[in-house]
Amino acid sequence: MTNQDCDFDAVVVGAGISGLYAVYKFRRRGMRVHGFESAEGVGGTWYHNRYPGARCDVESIDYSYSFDEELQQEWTWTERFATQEEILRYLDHVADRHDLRSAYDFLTRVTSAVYDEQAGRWTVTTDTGKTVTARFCIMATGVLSATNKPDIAGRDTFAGQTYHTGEWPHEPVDFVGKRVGVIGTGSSGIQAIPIIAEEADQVVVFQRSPNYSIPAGNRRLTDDVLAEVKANYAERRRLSRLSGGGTPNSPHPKGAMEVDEAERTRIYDEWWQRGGYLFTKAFPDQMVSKEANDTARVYVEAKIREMVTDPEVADQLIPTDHPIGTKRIVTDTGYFQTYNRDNVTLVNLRRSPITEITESGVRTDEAAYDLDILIFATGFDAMTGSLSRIDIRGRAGRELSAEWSAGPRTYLGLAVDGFPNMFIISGPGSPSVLANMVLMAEQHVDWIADCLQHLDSHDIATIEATREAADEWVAECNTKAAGTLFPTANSWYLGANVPGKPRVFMPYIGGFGNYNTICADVAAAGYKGFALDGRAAAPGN
Ligand code: N01
Repeated sequence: MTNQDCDFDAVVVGAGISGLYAVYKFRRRGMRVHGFESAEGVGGTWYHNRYPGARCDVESIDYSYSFDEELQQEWTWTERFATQEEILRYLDHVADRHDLRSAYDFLTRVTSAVYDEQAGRWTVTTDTGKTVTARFCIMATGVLSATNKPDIAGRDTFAGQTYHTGEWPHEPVDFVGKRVGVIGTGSSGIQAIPIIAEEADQVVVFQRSPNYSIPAGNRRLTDDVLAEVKANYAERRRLSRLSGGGTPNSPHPKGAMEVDEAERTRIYDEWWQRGGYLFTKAFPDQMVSKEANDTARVYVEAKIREMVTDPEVADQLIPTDHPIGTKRIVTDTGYFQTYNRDNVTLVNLRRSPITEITESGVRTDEAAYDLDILIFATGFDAMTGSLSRIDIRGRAGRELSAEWSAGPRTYLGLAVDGFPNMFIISGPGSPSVLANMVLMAEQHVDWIADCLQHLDSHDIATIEATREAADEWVAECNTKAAGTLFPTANSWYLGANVPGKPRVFMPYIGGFGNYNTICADVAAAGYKGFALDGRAAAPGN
């Protein structure tokens, strides 16, 4: 291989939704792009999270690319909330349609990315021994990719089958006649448990924290619905880009405390019917005012009690430790009703914690549970985990992990001071997981592509966030979060699920639409807050 073969305009790390689009977009700019992906295929999150019941909680018609109008018109989503299998089929189709696989080395994990100041290039090294250099390094590494497997005593001694929902095997897992234990009741556990319970002999759910979950209200999409969506896609996307969360849904014009109880209940009924996590968006003050949030909480608690036959079990399934919605609210199908089945047992770890995992199962301080299969639905080292597992070094050998030891620091979630020509897609400091991740990825990649165009047309070699801009953006993110109820929950948004991780509210919570405006203004002001070729951009550049 010649040097020319190993030197690119850009390296894209990851072949999920954002990486695929980055490859497409940069190639359209005439750039030489190389991609690395640790999995065997494209899809990122949707490649790995194949556990039973895995679905997206954003409607399929919104959780899809908007950049290719023909694709948007041709593709037919079958259900309101698509299964993992359907989303992966879609991403495979997009990759084939635009020949995106040819940019990638698959089964190749990036181990380090090091910036060479003299050469003005990134050297990207992988676990297969392949190394490339590139002017730009694009981290499309995903925010919910690095799995979190808690260090429970005896964890690796279990003699049965062990799985993590985020690293599910490709072959179907047979639960028939099996005693299955599930640790964790976040989105993954709550989606998987009802499906497993239909097949398994017994299911034991080890719940440390109960979670709020709203029925999805999933349904087949009829031809009429699809025709109407497709006829109005442009407007749907426009509204999504202006919205708080990247979908065309906006809350009631008045706050929950500004309407009377009958009106409030009517609105909650309506949003309950819409289904899933959208319920948190019924009223504009719901995630800001505890009083308003309490009205939503009381509404949902009553629903849970209606669904669960045994009031004692219902009590244990109702969260008491966080305002509703401050942890990602789960979108489920038949979750609470699953506890009415004879073959499902709820173990409340707050009352009787796990003491160890043994060869035969799980032991709490009250009982031992013999199992054939143990599933860790224990989530992810979210937002920073996939970056901290790569040795990333910027100017003067500065290590990203050291720079972020007190929590992630970015400018706009896109760039880090000291790391020239590196961009992160949907990372900490951007709306990221609080928005529709497909439109989020498109917005970031489009912004980066415009930025690269600006650099080329002004003969600028490097772009780098300034320290002041990053400091101000981190402060802005903290201020925005502090104005909401979100920081009051021990959520993965704050890194609270990983022992020792600094507690910083990682996504930008000021809304997707506002964020889009901020990014556009930064670009229009000549990339305000960035140093171009080492010089801070002057407004109007
Ligand atoms: O992970 P989680 P997830 N002992 O971190 C428990 C997206 N997603 O994979 O809350 C016992 O939410 C932990 O308990 P606690 C979505 O954004 C989306 O379910 O820390 N239990 C918790 O119950 C979601 O929010 C979709 O007390 C332990 C669970 O494990 C995000 O991914 C589907 C434990 C982890 O829940 C993550 O969801 C799936 C221990 N030592 C995922 N350690 C959809 O689109 C952890 N737990 C629908």
